[in-house]
This record gives sequence, structure tokens and C-alpha cells, in this order.
Amino acid sequence: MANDCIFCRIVAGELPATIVYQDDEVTAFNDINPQASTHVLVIPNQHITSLNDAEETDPALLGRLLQVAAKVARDAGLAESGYRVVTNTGPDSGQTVFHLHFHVLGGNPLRLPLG
Ligand code: IU
Repeated sequence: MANDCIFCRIVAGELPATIVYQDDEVTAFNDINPQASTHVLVIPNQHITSLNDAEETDPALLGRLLQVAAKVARDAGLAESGYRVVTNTGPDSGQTVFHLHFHVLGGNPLRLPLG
């Protein structure tokens, strides 16, 4: 755990969040500033700064994050209507929290283009 990391503190239960899924490896919680009707963040419980660290990360954990993203979307009723899964990486992407997270967005038509 990184003591100065807000998402590590959410995983540890030290900061409040509406957690929609949690297991030994992964936590999912509602984004505090939702950009869609459903906006959930899916994060590893261990501190990983961003997708830039993917090559040093257990590939099974990376796969698990996407499985949980799909489960969260299904549980929110988005399997048929569709949803978007996004991870921002580094300054040009607008990443503001430096603990790897996948945004799961849906529940209304989503804007394009992405870039
Ligand atoms: P980004 O990809 O790093 O820009 O996304 C960070 C997200 O974390 C952003 O959507 C924030 O609203 C969200 N968030 C949160 O849900 N709870 C918090 O305490 C903080 C940020 I700080």
C-alpha cells in the first residue's frame, strides 16, 4: 500500500467509497464525479501506478481487472445496451490518480471521438 495514494486508502477502508465489488485482488467503486449514468472504477488492490507498469504486473491480474469490469457492467444492466472501458495513462491522457484504474462507463449513449 502506498500511504499517499487515495485509491490504496479506499481499498484499505480508510477513505469512504461506494464499493460495488471487492475480492482479494480487485476493488470496484462508483466514481465520485460520474461522467455517465453508470461510472465505476475497477482497480487492483495492490498499488500499480498505471498501465505503463503492465510488463512488470502479473498478467492474470490484468485479465482479472477486465473480467471484473465486465461483471460490474453486467450487474449494472449494461450487457445489452453496451458500455465503455477506458484507462488513462500519463499526462497527455489526463490521468489524475496514479493508481491503475479502469473506468466502466454506460447507461446512456457515450460521446465520441475518444481522442
Ligand atoms: P483519471 O483517469 O485518473 O483522470 O480518473 C480518476 C478518477 O478518479 C476521476 O474520474 C475521479 O472522479 C475519480 N476519483 C474518485 O472516484 N474518488 C476520489 O476520491 C478521487 C478521484 I481524488
